[in-house]
Amino acid sequence: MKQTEAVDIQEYLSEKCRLIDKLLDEFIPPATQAPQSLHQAMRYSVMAGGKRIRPILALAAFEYCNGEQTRTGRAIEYAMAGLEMIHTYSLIHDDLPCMDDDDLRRGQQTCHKKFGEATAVLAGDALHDIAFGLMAKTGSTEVVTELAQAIGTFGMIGGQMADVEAEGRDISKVEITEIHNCKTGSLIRSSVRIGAILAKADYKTLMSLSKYGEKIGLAFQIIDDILDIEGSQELLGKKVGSDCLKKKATYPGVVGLKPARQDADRLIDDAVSYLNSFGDNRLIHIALYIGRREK
Ligand code: GRG
Repeated sequence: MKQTEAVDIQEYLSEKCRLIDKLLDEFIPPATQAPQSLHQAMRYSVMAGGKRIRPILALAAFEYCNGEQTRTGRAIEYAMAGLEMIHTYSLIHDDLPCMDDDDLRRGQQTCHKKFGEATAVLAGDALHDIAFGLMAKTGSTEVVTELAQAIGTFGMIGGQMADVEAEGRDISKVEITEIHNCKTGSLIRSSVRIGAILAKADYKTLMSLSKYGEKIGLAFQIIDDILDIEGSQELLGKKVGSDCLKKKATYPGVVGLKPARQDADRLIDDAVSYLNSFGDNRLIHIALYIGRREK
């Protein structure tokens, strides 16, 4: 698809959400299978919806690089399902009393509220394990390593640790940027890279897409912070105003609301500048969607 062709991004996102739901249903054991309560909890959190932005980014990057499903078999589908499971595991653990202690997620009770803390911890762990099994099934060790690094101590987990340690403390713009890049940006950047790696993108394209992913990843978390101030609980499906209540370090808290919005807009523009405007333009539309999202 070329830049001049119109893309109904909402239609694209909805169609891909349906595909992702189907894949998740296929790869998570049925709720009737023992241990039932664990499988129920995993399905409860994963099938509650969500924007599915990480697997959609992987697919859009795969398509941008002209990856063909037939050549790679189901590799991109395994990766998409795995990415959403990793993301959901992080949400389940992030909501626990020892972390953010949240009661509401994706418009319903959080996993630990519904099933208890022990089951929620294990449901998150089990999603993580299935995800890595699926990544291995892509046949690409590069993809497995890519994800492990993105969510490890120098990525998502490291960012979460720094986030916990920054609570109630004054921090600089450099520090909050680093926390957001690791906690949220790292998995988003990695989702884009995984799509490109599976499509066997050349080095230059992989580098451009990595920059695209880095920029939208940071913008995504800045907007998440802004929505916690200005957003609607109904649209977001989670409580708003909780960052302030918990004295969490946030981007608008450090730089102010208006500069935060301006920085997010600039990051989206920067992200788009890394894309080849003669190629498939879905990644452009996804970046713009992230920039103006309300949920
Ligand atoms: C191992 C105890 C333990 C914790 C894991 C929780 C964690 C470490 C890291 C994750 C931090 C985190 C939850 C980052 C993501 C922040 C974020 C923007 C979440 C919301 O993502 P959306 O908007 O949600 O994509 P939906 O519901 O649409 O999928």
